[in-house]
Amino acid sequence: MKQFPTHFLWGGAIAANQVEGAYLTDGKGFSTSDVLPQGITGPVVERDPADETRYLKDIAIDFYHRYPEDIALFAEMGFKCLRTSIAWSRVFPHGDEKQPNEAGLAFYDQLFDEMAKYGIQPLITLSHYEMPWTLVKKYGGWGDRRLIAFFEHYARTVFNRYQSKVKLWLTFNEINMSLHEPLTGVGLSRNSTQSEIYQAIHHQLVASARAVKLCREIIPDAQIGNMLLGGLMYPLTCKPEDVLATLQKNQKWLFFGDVQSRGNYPGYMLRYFRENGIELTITEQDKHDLKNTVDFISFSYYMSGCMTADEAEYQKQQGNILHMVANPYLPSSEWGWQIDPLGLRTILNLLWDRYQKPLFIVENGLGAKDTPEADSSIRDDYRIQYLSDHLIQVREAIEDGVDIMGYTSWGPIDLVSASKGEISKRYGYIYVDQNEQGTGSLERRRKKSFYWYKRVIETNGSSLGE
Ligand code: BGP
Repeated sequence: MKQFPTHFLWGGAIAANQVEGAYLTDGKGFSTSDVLPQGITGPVVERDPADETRYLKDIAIDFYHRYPEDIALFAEMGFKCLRTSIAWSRVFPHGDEKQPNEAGLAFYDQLFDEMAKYGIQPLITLSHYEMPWTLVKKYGGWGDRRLIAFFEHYARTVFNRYQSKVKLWLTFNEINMSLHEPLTGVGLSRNSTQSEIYQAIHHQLVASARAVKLCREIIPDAQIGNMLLGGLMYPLTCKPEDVLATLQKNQKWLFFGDVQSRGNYPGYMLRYFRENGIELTITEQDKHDLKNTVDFISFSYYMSGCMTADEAEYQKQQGNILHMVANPYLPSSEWGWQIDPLGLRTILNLLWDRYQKPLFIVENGLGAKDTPEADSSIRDDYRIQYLSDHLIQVREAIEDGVDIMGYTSWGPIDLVSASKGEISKRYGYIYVDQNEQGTGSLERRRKKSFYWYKRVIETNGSSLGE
């Protein structure tokens, strides 16, 4: 019988800026997320602490104050692991201080203690789509080499502080997203040149490697991974030109994993830089630092897409942030994300073959509108179907011999979406009474999927496909 490993880490994934709210509480500073109230694709809104205007993200689902109730609900589902992030701007409100903000650190102590009560392992992302806004305004974001040291100082601070509580870490969320959204990814303006973006990415890759080194020194029994946006592409046709264009498109995101896992720049990227007039400043020390490679590879997977070498066809079909051409064989979510469970088995095999390091699926899920029934229950069969179909493919990949540490589905509790800053795109097993204006009661309710996931975990996956 096909089985999940005994110690498989079942759980869910959230991110500080999408759940916590409390956007300036206890000394927190403004982050890049705070100035993008309509999400990472929206306009920048310069903010002043004295300004009375409030956005949905400022409140979010108020996890900052309600986390004990939420952790208890996760525990009721049997979570073994919860992925969340530390908001860098709670610990260093401006990012360049010497001394951390004690109140910010204390919050995460309490959060991790609460998780420990139920035996839920924290999996912590150091930077999930946010950084102190001052680092962008004053230094120009990751384009400035000094950010490596600021990040290192932040990483050292939290590794020291939580060394006995957190044994699983991730460096930068979806590090390859910078190519599409440089402001959120590396704190650069959206009209930056490719050279500027790749230089900033280089600094971030060095910072990630230095964090890996620090983590090993400070918490020898921890494991630290990278985090990729799994942007799996298929050739639109079997024309050799399409196949090559697809390989190159996949290399655009795999490159990040190659550097973080193999410790140097792959030849195909050096060629790309050469042929596109991109000259990076890479020091000998940088090359040395990059040798600190990750222990495991984590990634998000929501959809797949297609690629074509035909420029006219490509221009016609690109409509989303990742510039994926639509696959005629796949259905789409209400947000136009193409649903492809088999693609999860494919990407797991691909990453395992390429890196031979354990993999962790740290995001996967269906964003959908939920309409409560007259009795206020939520029958989200569409979500159950999506998750079940994907988990069956995870089980298939395990059968293929892929080493998989765990699965944390995205947004186990409804949260604010990253791309558009909306709450109507819901991912949760737990419904939150919140609306786009941020005036909901914030009451939590179990959806039908809550009971479904509880059973999946209870049976260690053997209930799937029943
Ligand atoms: C990933 C991000 C998450 C998350 C998810 C879903 O890219 O790491 O933060 O939000 O996508 O995207 P969205 O919220 O836009 O539906």
